[in-house]
Amino acid sequence: MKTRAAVAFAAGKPLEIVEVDLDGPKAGEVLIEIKATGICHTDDFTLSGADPEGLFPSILGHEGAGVVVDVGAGVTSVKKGDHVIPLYTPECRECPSCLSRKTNLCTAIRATQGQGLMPDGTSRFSFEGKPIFHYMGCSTFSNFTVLPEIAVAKIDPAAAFDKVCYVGCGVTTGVGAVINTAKVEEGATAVVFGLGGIGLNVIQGLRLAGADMIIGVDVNNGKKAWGERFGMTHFVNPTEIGEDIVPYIVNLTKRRGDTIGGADYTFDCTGNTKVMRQALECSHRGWGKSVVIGVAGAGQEISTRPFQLVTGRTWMGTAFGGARGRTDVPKIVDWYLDGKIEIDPMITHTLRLEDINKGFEMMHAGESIRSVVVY
Ligand code: NAD
Ligand code: AHE
Ligand code: ZN
Repeated sequence: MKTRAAVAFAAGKPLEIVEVDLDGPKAGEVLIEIKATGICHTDDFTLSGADPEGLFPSILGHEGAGVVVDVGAGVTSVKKGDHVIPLYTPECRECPSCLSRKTNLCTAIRATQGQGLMPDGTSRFSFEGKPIFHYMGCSTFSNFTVLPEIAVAKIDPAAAFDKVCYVGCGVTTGVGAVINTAKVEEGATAVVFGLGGIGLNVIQGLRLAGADMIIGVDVNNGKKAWGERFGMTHFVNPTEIGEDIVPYIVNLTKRRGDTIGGADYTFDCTGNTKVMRQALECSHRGWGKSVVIGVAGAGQEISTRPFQLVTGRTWMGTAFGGARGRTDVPKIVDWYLDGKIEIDPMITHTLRLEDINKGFEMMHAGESIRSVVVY
């Protein structure tokens, strides 16, 4: 079939809207009509050329929602008409990682996914007779796309596509980082670095977990009101405090009787390796946990004095908020439908596919929280 898609033909170039060819689903695969897709900073990261796994030409996008329109042989868990969210972290429930119960990082199709291909080693997309790579197994910047059955979460059809597409990455990553990865407890102190589409979801996750002190850090003062909207109790702009951010936060988080200071939990949602270090070092001696969420470019490394870890801080990371997609994504959609978490106010812009590049421009300018493309 033919489908409209925004194609990344080369790194650093705007996406081009063209009609591409799409082969139907093979055994164990599902054809999905994408109804809406968010634009995540990671799409921008890959388009920039900084992603070691970035491939061109490809169809980016990994934060979608849509409807199953066809299924390949042997598919049993979804059927035509089901409302679904594509999963860049699948859940096969059979691989050693899924069976370990220690991680959400299913390994069933990770190798081919990283090569921009379906599990059989081929692409379903082509343009003018040449293959186009899939992206993160999802390629939601195409109106129609094909995914393996294990990478599709069936959701309540009452949920609006142009809102719950955000559960496909940002919401689940932020809320899941708090609940699944850090396992934040009631009354905790926490610091969130970077109040964008991910950081604000960390903040609402902290509110849900019952954290007492939720400090937001951003270089953009426009993010203060955004953080407060979702439960942030203190805002710090590191460029305006006149001292290093680490002692500043350590001092701010000193509780009665505590002479040391430091937050129970810190989260990097910037992708900046210097910020990752600051986040670790302002977590509390003896028990502080610092979670890396931000994605850093090829060749970048993190460092700290080993003493920071010797003295009891834990440096950890999370992908997709530790969520097991087919199990957890439908639950998060239900939380949204039940009013337990918010999504609508974070979707600041709704665009047509033709205007998708504007979404990237607004992200660069810090004007949007989430832009969503509606097909
Ligand atoms: P975004 O662009 O919406 O937000 C980033 C925020 O960080 C902005 O508000 C910006 O002003 C702020 N910022 C930049 N430099 C800063 C600094 N030095 N100190 C403090 N704040 C600073 O991006 P997003 O969509 O929220 O994504 C954030 C990061 O998370 C990206 O690196 C993205 O690739 C990554 N990500 C990771 C996962 C995962 O599973 N681990 C999932 C989604 C996104
Ligand atoms: N491909 C990059 C890293 C990109 C990355 O870390 N991706 C996250 C999701 S970001 C979503 O917005 C992830 O899930 N990683 C785990 C995985 O298996 O891809 C690189 O550095 O090579
Ligand atoms: Zn993402």
